[in-house]
Amino acid sequence: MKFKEALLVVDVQNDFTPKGALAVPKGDEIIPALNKYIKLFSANKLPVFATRDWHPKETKHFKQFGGVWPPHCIQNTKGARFHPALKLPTEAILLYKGMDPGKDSYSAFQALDANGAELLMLLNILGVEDVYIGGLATDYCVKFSAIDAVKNGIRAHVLLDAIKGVNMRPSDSESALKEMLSWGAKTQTFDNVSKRIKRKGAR
Ligand code: VGL
Ligand code: ZN
Repeated sequence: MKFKEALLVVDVQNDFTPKGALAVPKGDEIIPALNKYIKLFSANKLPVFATRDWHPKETKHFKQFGGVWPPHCIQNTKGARFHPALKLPTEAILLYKGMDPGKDSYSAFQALDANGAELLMLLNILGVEDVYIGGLATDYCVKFSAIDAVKNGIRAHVLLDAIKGVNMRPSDSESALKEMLSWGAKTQTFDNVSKRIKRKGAR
């Protein structure tokens, strides 16, 4: 069986939501929309991937070791858990990224599943040609994931109603979106995605 479309839920973790160590402003407000997408994809038997930022205690990614970020999403801590409002199906494919203490690794294409398989390999095995990306943060993981998808020959659809940015500079999310579009990513909202998927039906 081939699944031409897949959903990619990026880093909806406690530390990226309000009160978290690296809170994305209003990061939790996209969760109801993400849950709707998750339901849509699951109901149509389409794969759902979910990444987690998953850092060791010491990594160059953190300010104290030369990076730019406060410590966040440290492996096996509460901050690294999925936000409790996110409703992932049991069959969701979980991916981890940011384990290498020497690198930043923002893209989901640098993430690995529990067996060490890369996202691109999993998408190729499943026959995925279109990936729908939502989650956190627009200006980092969402951006790099969408660009990497396109670079690897997979169409990227950025879910405008299910992303939020860190916005270190206020315009960062806007610039990130422009950059994704310039690479050839498309933007989508729920009604459109729902129509596309229902039109094609489950395969
Ligand atoms: C991310 C900042 C720091 C992300 C990860 O996944 O968007 N952003 N670490
Ligand atoms: Zn991180």
